Amino acid sequence: MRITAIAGGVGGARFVRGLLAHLHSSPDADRRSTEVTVIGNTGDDITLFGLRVCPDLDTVMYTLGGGIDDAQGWGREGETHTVQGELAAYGAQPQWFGLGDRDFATHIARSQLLGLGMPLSQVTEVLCARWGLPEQGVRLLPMTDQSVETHVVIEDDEGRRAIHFQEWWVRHQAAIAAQQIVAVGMERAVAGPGVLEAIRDADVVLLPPSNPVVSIGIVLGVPGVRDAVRGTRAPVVGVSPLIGGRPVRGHADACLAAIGVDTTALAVAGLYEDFLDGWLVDTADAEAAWPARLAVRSRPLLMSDVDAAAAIAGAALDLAVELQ
Ligand code: GDP
Ligand code: FO1
Ligand code: CA
Repeated sequence: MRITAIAGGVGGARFVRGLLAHLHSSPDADRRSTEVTVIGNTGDDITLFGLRVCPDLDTVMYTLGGGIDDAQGWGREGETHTVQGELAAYGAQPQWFGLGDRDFATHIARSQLLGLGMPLSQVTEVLCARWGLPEQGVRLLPMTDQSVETHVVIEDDEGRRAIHFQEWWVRHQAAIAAQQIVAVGMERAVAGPGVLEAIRDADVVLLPPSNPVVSIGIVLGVPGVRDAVRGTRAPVVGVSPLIGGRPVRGHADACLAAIGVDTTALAVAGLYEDFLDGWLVDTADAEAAWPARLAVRSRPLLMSDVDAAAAIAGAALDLAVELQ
């Protein structure tokens, strides 16, 4: 079986880790030999200190590779911050984005390979080999090899301007209203190698509980991706990132407000209405005026640990198989 998932950072990574745990514990040989392709969001990427940082790709890679800081959800476990302290001593900016020493090594290795002319997709393959993703039957494909950066239009005392998504999210904690969310470079972007094929040729397409605007929404904006999801013969099943009408973590509500969409499981499903076949919502969000053509199931959706995430991923997969 071939499963393709479209993922952002923490929500996507924890869901895919649960999916792998579910598959590997399955008595069904077909499930155990499943290939999982993760199409990763690169709109969060940013160049800092001359280094290319890909937060969502790294969060997936570290989470599946066992190197994640599990409590925080992103960055490396056992991290130290010597380099950042030294950079601060030089007055190097920015200091609002926390980069640990172990994490720095990833960005240095990535930037070195990119500097040699290797596309991001190949660089990601090299980095993921170290973390054993191929041995787990997982490919992590950046949505595109071109630079696409999510920027946020805000207005404050300094006037109306666009800032990088990370500056809005991390530095300002999304506390300044976003007037617009723009994917800079998207019009020139081409889907990364294997991305459209992975969607078209999948047996199942899953949307983990990732941010619908700045994670999944950005990947769907890559030319050809949304059409591929619409056109695939595979059932498309999503998992709601909301519990009781609120994001579990982060500021998805501020992102949804920026595009004029309510923070409800129903409204998020509406963002996917042109292709979504099945929708898994939390028990707290089960009551809504669901469209008749959408297969909605409810269960607890908190990924409190790997077992809980595995049960959620198993429920999403079961729904997809039911819809095949
Ligand atoms: P990010 O790039 O690190 O922000 O991660 P994603 O875009 O992949 O996922 C962010 C979304 O995951 C947020 O909107 C959260 O509400 C959602 N999320 C995080 N943990 C959970 C969970 O345990 N259950 C569900 N249903 N959603 C979650
Ligand atoms: N998130 C934060 O809230 N503060 C940080 O300082 C921060 C640093 C960071 C470094 C590497 C990395 O891969 C991720 C990092 N994140 C940080 C998380 C991340 O940028 C955001 O949570 C997501 O991209 C938002 O979607
Ligand atoms: Ca992200």
